[in-house]
Amino acid sequence: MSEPERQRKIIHCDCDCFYAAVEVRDRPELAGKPVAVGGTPDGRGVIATCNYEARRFGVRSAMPAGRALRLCPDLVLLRTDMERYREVSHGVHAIFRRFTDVIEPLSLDEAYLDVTDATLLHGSGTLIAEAIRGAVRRELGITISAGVAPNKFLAKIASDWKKPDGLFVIRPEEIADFVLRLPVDRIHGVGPKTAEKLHKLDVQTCADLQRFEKYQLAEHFGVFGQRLYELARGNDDRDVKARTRRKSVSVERTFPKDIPDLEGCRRTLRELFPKLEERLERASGDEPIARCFVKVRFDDFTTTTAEQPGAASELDAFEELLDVAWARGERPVRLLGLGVGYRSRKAPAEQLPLFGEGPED
Ligand code: DCP
Ligand code: MG
Repeated sequence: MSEPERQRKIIHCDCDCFYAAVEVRDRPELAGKPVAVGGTPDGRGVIATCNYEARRFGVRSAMPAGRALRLCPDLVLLRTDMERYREVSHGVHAIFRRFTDVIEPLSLDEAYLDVTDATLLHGSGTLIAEAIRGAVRRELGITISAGVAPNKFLAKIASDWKKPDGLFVIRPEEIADFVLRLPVDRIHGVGPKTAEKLHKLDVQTCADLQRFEKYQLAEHFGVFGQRLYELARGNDDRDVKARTRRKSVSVERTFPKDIPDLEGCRRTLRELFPKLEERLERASGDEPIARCFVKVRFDDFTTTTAEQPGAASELDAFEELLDVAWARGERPVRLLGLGVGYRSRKAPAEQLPLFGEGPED
């Protein structure tokens, strides 16, 4: 049996003034003051974001810092600290994953979640959104706004509707009414130019937009016109595209000339190690490392991987693994790799020599 128009439940979550919220959380003396992140105290550079106190003065993201300081002379201007924002972001995304695997991250502070098949909290989109908001506040000390709706387009608009620290739910039976009063400027993809064009056609709200036939909108706006036709009615069938989670992080190098001995391999390993550390830094770091491995391909193209479950990702551990891998061939080496895995494997090659070691790729 086909599934006609299955009703979906989509949540869009977006932290409030994210970078600024993290800064104010960590410096309680700033609470209640206008705070912006980005630029320099001498007024150069641009603002990345600012808290809602600063927004009252007209300060905005992407504004030159000098202009922001003229609008709001008492503005506290802070340097960005990406490492800290990334750490909080990992925490936020880890909270999302408690409720569903169907998550499409959009940025450090924002994601779509499809909770249609979620079982926690009776699968209620509203209760799940409230639970996420509560957990983010309690555990991470910042606020996150959420929108719940049957599709991505409406969920994103809904999360913005009651910002900051807001929740807004659009139920299926409310869509038709909701879009009537929705200003076209709020439609994602309608920038200042398209908005101006729409206003010239005397279109302010989606109700106005609904007066046009699809072919008319296509004439004015091309392909986007057809999408406008659907959005004006609250239709959007785009899926939440879950990214598969990273299972491992590694670096490897194939050499133009084979490395003849173990000592040479050790030197190369020590060169590659900082690169692995760099990648680990960038990878989602909220999952514990379950294993470390070193991969060696000899000049006869046999490949072997030595791994150690539960090891810390330290240079010593990799050097020991290299010794193990090298001893399996004791021949010149054409490729060397090292990495970590986030989930332990049930049958690591180390423990089941039965499987043998052949060329792999
Ligand atoms: N950001 C940036 N430059 C921009 C816009 C945003 O560096 N032009 C950064 C800072 C923000 C973060 O990205 O904190 C998230 O962007 P959002 O658009 O979600 O903005 P905020 O979270 O700051 O505010 P809001 O409460 O409107 O979501
Ligand atoms: Mg945000």
